[in-house]
Amino acid sequence: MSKGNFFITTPIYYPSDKLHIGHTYCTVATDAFARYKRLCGYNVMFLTGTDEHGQKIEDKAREAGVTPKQFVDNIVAGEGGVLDLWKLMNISNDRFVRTTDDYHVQSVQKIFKKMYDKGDIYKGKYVGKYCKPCESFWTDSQLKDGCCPDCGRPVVDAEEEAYFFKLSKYADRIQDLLENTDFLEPRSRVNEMVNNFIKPGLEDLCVSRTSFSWGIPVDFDPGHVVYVWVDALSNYITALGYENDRYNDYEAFWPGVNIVGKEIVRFHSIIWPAMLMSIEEPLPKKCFGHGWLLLDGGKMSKSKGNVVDPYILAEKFGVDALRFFLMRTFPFGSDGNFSNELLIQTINTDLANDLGNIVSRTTAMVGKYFGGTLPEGCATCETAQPFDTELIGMATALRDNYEYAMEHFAPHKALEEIFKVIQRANKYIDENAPWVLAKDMDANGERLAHVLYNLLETTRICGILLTPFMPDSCAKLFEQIGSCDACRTWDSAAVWGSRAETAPVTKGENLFPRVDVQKAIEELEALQAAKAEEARRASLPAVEIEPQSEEFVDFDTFCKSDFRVVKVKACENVKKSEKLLKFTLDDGTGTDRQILSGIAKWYKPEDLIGKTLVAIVNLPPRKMMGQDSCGMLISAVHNEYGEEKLNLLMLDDAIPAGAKLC
Ligand code: ME8
Repeated sequence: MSKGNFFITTPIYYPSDKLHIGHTYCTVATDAFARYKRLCGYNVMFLTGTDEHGQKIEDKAREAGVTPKQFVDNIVAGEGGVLDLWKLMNISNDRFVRTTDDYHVQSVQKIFKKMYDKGDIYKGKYVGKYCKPCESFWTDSQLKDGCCPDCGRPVVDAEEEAYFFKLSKYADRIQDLLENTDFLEPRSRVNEMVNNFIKPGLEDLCVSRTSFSWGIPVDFDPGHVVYVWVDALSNYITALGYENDRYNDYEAFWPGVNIVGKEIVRFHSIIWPAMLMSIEEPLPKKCFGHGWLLLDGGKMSKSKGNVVDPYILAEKFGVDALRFFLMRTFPFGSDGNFSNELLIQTINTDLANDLGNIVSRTTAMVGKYFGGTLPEGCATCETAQPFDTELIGMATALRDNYEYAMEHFAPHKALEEIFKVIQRANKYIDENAPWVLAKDMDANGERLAHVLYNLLETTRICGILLTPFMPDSCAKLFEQIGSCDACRTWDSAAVWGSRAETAPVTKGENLFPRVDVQKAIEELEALQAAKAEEARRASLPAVEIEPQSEEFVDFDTFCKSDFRVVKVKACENVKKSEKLLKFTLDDGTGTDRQILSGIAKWYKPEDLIGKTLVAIVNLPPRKMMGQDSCGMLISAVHNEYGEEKLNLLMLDDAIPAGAKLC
């Protein structure tokens, strides 16, 4: 029987660029909470989506030469796009909202009108500062050193006719919500909101724009589009069917839990509740602001370009290992430094050494000593040892500790609890030395079977609680340890001895292979460099050619240039120069000609010997690196993906040295 309905959401991400590991972090965490709640017996609605309007998208689409809708369609539904990424990462969302969906557009217009009719939205003039990459308006007092307080980049002056939402009207109620309920977590974010935004006086919020058109039109005032935050925040209810006919889940599922990154806590804990107060709807149950994944100490962000590609990591290490790493390593409410080394270390320590070890050793021993099936009666033992009691006690108490952590949005703590038990179980193997017991099966067979049963039971309980984090690997683990459907449930995770004594055990594939650190880092760096190069190239023209000269040169001047066919007799690098090659050329006169040419970046000297080239021979000689250069070799130049390319003009070898070009 269902324990009730539970609604949880991620932010809806901007499809201004491909998503990165930071977005993956939030979506995997929300997925783990959703799966956990389903495991507990709730009827879960898990919503994610994309926030597709706004000036940034409009600008990017223009740059790409496509319409804004084509631009977002490609990033959301195109190959390697948002939908593909969530499929790859095994995200179990029940719904995906796009703010360009018709039903959302209609609902937002109705929400805007409701707020207007209530007298909470009025027309005024916006004068302030605007940060384009963040799509945020700021007042002078909010700027940090004159720049955007979120991303640190310069802001521009902005002034236009706009609608405003009377946020100030709700300041007291919001302060009360923040200070006197557990709506906002972690609690450390409460002071930040109250001191930085509410106490200095909440300013009314600009909620419409006229300077761009890629947005939801304000239907009663053409020319205005709904400013992106009112559009975006509404998704949490429009996707349930609020003010639309597309869905009918609002009554059943709202209010829910909003999981967001710390930089948008302000919008979710002040503006969003105020909007709901204005339209007189229930406030969200919770806003949890998680920390950032940092790269070299700075926030990863699409607009800064310092991002880690989740595709590469999932391809290399497996989806579950990546999901596990993200949840295990970084305390959910705090920032954490991402590194490939840390990822590999976590895989090796927790998954290969600890969890992998207990699964592979236990299943191997059940196979070796009992042919894959433990005997009846193995769950009980007359000679129980203190370490049996300790292990069983820890494993039985695990579900409660885990539940407490998960209910407090601390997945890292939940995993820590599981790994305490796994580490205890590994120690239990050593304490019992099953391989020693196995030497005398007549005397110790019963005890050995009991030890192995205890290990299988411990693994089963851990497997159940790990399922929200690593769904596929845990399903395989259950197959290996002989865990039936009924003993993979939430209830059975608290009942020691749920596993049938004689359930078959099969040593299968190694679920978590060890990673060779050095090799993996090298391969990763090469993959990341190749992807970065691919992205760099995609943003540059394949071929660029210098425009033709508009200035005429008179014929007589042109005729004065003496171009001749030359043959390369010798060619070598010029000492102490990275650029220059020194050529000894047959120019048909019987005397060798020496030319220095700055083309070492494109040619190796040995590859040019014997080639038939073209040189201009009546340029005045000049010294280069202390050596004479008498003339110049002719080449074709162009740019390829932003890089200069050069090709020497090479002629048919049948043409004799000295032949004149005219
Ligand atoms: O803000 N570390 O979208 P967005 C951890 N459309 N999490 C990160 C991260 C990082 N380095 N980078 C991004 C928007 N995130 C709005 C939201 S909601 C009504 C509208 C995650 O594409 C984190 O959850 O910029 C953050 O809040 C979210 O992605 C921002 O995604």
